[in-house]
Amino acid sequence: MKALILNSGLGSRMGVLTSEHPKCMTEVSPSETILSRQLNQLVDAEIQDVVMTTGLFDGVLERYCQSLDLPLRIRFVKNPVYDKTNYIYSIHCARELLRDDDILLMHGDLVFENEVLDLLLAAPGSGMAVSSTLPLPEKDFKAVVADGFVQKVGTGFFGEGAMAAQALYKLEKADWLRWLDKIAEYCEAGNTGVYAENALNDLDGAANVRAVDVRDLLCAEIDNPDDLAVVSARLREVESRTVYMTFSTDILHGGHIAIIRKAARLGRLVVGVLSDEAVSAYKRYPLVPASERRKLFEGIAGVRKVVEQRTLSYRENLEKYRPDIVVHGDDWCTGFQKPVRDEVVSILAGYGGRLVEFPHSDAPEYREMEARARAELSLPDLRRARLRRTLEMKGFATAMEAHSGITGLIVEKTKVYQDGGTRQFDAMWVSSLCDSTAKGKPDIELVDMTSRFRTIDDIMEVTTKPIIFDGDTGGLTEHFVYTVRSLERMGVSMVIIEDKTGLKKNSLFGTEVAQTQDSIENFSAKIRAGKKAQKTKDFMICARIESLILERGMEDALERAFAFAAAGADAIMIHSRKKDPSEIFEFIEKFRAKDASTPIVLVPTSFNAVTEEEFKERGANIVIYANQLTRTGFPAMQNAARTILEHHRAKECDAMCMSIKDIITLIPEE
Ligand code: SPV
Ligand code: MG
Repeated sequence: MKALILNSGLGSRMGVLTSEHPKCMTEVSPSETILSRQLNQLVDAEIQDVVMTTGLFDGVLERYCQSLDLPLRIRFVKNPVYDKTNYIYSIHCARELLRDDDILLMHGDLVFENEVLDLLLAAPGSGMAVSSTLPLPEKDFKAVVADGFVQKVGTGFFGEGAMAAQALYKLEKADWLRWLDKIAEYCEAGNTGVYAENALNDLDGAANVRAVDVRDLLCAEIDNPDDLAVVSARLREVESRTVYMTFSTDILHGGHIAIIRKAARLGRLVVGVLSDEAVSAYKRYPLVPASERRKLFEGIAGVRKVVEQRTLSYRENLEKYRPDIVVHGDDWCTGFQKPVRDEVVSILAGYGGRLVEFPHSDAPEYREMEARARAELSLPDLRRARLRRTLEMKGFATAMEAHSGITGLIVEKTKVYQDGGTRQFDAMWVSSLCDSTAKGKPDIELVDMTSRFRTIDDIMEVTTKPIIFDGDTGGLTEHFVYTVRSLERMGVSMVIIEDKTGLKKNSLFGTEVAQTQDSIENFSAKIRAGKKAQKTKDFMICARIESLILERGMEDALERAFAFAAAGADAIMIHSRKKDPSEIFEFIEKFRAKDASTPIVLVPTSFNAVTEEEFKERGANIVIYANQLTRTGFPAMQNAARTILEHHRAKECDAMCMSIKDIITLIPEE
C-alpha cells in the first residue's frame, strides 16, 4: 500500500502560522507537526511508500521530510498551479505514481489518533473514516451512507444517511483506479476547481467505499488557529490515556512484540503479568517465574509500567489502575475466557473505559513454540522440580490418580472453568492400589518395581504434570536406595513410603487384616538412606504414617511424624480411614504447633466431605485423590460388558460410550 498525502494547499486561513512553511508543518505538540505525526503513523503501519503533492514552499517541505530521517520513500509531486486549482488537480499531477497499488489517501492537515488508522486498515475492502457520534459539521465534509457504504461525499449533504466524514481513505487498487480515472476526466475537461470527491460521487457508489465508523476518536482537520488549539488539546488527552494489557506467556515472540507495539500506540501501556498461580491454573506451569516474566516486559519499548495480575479476572487491577483502554486479542469472545471478557466489559462500562480487540494471531510457528515449551515441561529435570515449585508458589497442590497413559491424559487435561477462573490438578498420583488393580492384581507389593516403572513411563510419555509415586513400604532399605535413584532419574517428584513392614496390605483394610508397623528407628534409617542416595535437591521423600489406620493413637502418629521429619523426610503423609476428619484435623493442628513448614499430605478417600480450601486453611499442603478414576472407570466397563451380554448386541451400549471425536481430541497426534 502507498500513502498519498495532499499538501499543495496554501493554508491561508492559518494566518502567520503558514507564512514560512506549509500548513502540514504546523506543530500540534511540542514534539511533532501534523506531518511528522502522519509520517510516523505510516511507519508504524509499515507503509513505506509515500507520494506527497506540494505547492508553495515545496523546497521547505522536501527538506523538512528529509530531516525527519524516517524509513520512508517519499516522492514529491508539485502542482504547478497550486494557487489556481483544487487538490483534484494535484492528484491528477501525481497519477502516474499512483496506479500500481492500494492507496491510503489523506489530507495534509488531518490529525487522527492511531486507533483511527488501525480501524481503517483493518476494515475489509476500501473505506473512509466517518463518525456516527459527531454532529454534522456546518462546512466540512459529510458522507451519505447507505448499507454501510459511502454513496456521496461533500459539504452540502445534511439529509438521510449523512455522517460527519474526514478525508482519510483506504482504497483498494481497483476501486481507486475507478476514482482516479474519473478525476482524469474532470481535469482533462478543465474542471480543476472542485473537490476530488465530486469525481467520486459520479461513480455512484461504484468505488465500494465502506463507511468506517471512528465514532468520537480524534480525527480532525486543522483549518485555522482555533482548530489547532482544539486538536492540540485533544491530542494531549489522547496521549495521556492509559492502556492495560495482560500477558500470561513465558515465551516472547514476534507476535507479542507486534501486539505490544500496537497497544502502546493507543496510550501509556501498562502490562499486567499474570501470576504463576493463575497461569498454571489456566494454561500450564510457566517455564519462567512471574518475577522473571515481569523483567522480560520491562525491557520492551513502549511498555511504561509492568504490574502483577494475581488472578485471571482483571477486576483487581482495573479497579486499581482504571485504564482508559483494555487491549486483548479477539479470541476471548468465545470459549472459557468469555466470562473474563464479560466482566472486563462491565467494569469498563462502569467508569467509561473501553475495550479494544485486535485480531488474534495463531501463526503455526507460535503454536510450535508453545508445543516445544510443553515438551520441555515433560523433561525429567523440569518435571521433577515442579512439585516443590508448585508448593513454593501456592503452598498447596492437588494430585489425581493415574494408572496408564490415558488416565494420565485425563489428569493432565481436565479443566473446569469456574467463577471466571480455571481449575486443574497440579500433579498425578501413581497409586499402588490402582496400578495393581489395572493389572488385575492385589495391592500387596506384588507388582514389581520394573512393572510400576513401566506404568510411570507410559504416563510420562504423554503428560507434563509432576508425579507422586506410591512407593508402598519402600521395600528393603538396600532396595529402596535404588528405587529412589531410578525414580529421580525418570523425573518423578516425590515418593511416598509407608511405615509398615512385612506383607503389605492396603491401608483401607485397617485392622481387618494383619499389618505390621515398622519401628521408628528402622523407618528413619530407610528415610535417611533414601535422602543420602538422591542426587538432586528437588526430589522429595514423603513419610507416610499408618498409626491412625492401625489404631495406635495420635501420640504415636505425632511421635513418628517428628522423628521422620528429623530423619530428613521432605513431607509427612498422615492417613486415616475414618469418615470423620477429626483425627486428621487434630494431627495437623498438633504437628503444625511444632513444625510450621514440613508439607503435610492427605489422602481423603474416606474423609471426603472436607474441601481442599478447608484442608489448606488448616495447614495441609497436598491433597491426593487416590483412586477415583479407577473406581469410576471400571464399573462403567462392567456395565458396558453386561449390557452387551444382555442385549446380544452393542447398540444399547452406545449411549454410555465416549464419542470417537472426544477420544481423538483427548489423544492428539504429534
Ligand atoms: C494407594 O492409592 O495405593 C494408596 C492410598 O496407598 S490407600 O489406598 O488409601 O492406601
Ligand atoms: Mg498404595
